[in-house]
Amino acid sequence: DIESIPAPRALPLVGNLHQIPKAGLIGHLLQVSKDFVDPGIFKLRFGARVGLFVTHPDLVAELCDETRFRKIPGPGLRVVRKFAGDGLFTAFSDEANWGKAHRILLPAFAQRAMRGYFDLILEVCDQLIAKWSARAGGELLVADDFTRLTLDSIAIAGFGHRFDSFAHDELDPFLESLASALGESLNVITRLPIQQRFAKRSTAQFDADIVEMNALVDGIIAERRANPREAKDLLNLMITAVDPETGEGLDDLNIRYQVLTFLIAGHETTSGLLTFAFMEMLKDPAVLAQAYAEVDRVLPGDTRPQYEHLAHLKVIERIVKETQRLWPTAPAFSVGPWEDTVIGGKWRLRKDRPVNVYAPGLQRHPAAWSDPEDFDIDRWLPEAEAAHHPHAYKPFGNGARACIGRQFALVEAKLAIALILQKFQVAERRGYRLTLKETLSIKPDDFWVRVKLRQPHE
Ligand code: MNH
Repeated sequence: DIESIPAPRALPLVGNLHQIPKAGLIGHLLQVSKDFVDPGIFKLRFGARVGLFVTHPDLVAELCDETRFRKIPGPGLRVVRKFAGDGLFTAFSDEANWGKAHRILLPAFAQRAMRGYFDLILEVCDQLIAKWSARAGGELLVADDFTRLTLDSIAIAGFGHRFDSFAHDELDPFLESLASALGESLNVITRLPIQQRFAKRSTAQFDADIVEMNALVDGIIAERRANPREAKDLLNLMITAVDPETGEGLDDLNIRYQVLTFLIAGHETTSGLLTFAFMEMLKDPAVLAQAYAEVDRVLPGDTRPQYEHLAHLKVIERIVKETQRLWPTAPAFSVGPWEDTVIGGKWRLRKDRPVNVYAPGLQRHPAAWSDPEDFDIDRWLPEAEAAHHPHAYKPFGNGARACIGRQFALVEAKLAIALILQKFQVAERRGYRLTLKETLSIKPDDFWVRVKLRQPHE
């Protein structure tokens, strides 16, 4: 049972908290999960609270059986609920609004819908290209421009809202509030109750950040209600569509939660993915060369990308998949059993108690991956992929609660990578040493890239 689940040595009162660097839980877990590859389950004591983490693919296979387990938001997401409420991401699986919103919004994420978003995303990519062209010869903090790209894309495609982030040197103030609120949600996990009581300033800041974010969201919704449009975008669906099962629409508070949820979930993780992808490509000249060769074959010269081209970007697709294996930017999700149960034949889990699937540990687990630390895009050649352990790769979560925006993210990531490689010669600034920036999601901190315009004959 839970007592027998292994754990790093803990102290009285603080448990393992003293071992966890500030804003460094996800990176710390990468270390701890190596110490416990066998059995691939461990616990950490956050003061009095115990967190359970699973990385062994066979155990994860059990946790992904939806007849036995379902998503239960853990302590971090419960703090995020203060601003995202029962929006799709943070809802408990049995909340009525989850099913309603899921059924109403699913058509907006079908493959067919992606064609409709393509031109909007391409237009935002053009703005990134224009900015980089103007800075060619220089160095760029790529994570910030990928954030501009992904935030502007989801806002324009989902809600017809233009952030115009590339027109500004500073990131939108919304992002500052968001980063601060997400950071606080993560900090709450690693604070003792007594510290939490004294964290008055953080708590006040948290409340102010929420007010700021709500103001933006309410503005977007009010603007659409004042100027109705024909668009079949997320916002129109939320305002007008009714759930086929209950015949009900979404209420105003829930629409606010959903818009905020999509603004958050729709950009953070994809911008992290793009940053990690460039980090890995620039470390590996052979992979980079394959990617350039593919772009020059599929999109020679100044060929304008079209939706149909994406299916031919096989190397870039493998780069994206392998990047998500080593660096899943939404690094954990939590599930809980419907009833008391046992996994692995001996680990007893209590009804409704959340257990974390820690994706970086799972996706580097030696029981499923050979040379797990190596960035090797050939793992994703079709024959190799077909032979993978069926539950060793979960960058988009699992089952009914898996990422609804995965196609959107993949379209955007592939398009952005292809366009950048079509236009620029990219190089690392100098030997970059990765440090993770953690805000519930992860990205490489302070990663700079040198860009030069490619010559037409290159
Ligand atoms: Mn996304 C759920 C990862 C891009 C909107 N997303 C999830 C989950 C993971 C995830 C993991 C499941 C979390 C859990 O079980 O607790 N998402 C990603 C990654 C990327 C991503 C790694 C990019 C790369 N996500 C996007 C985009 C959008 C989006 C883009 C919107 C356009 N994601 C969501 C929503 C959910 C979700 C909404 C919640 C779905 C649900 O529970 O119904």
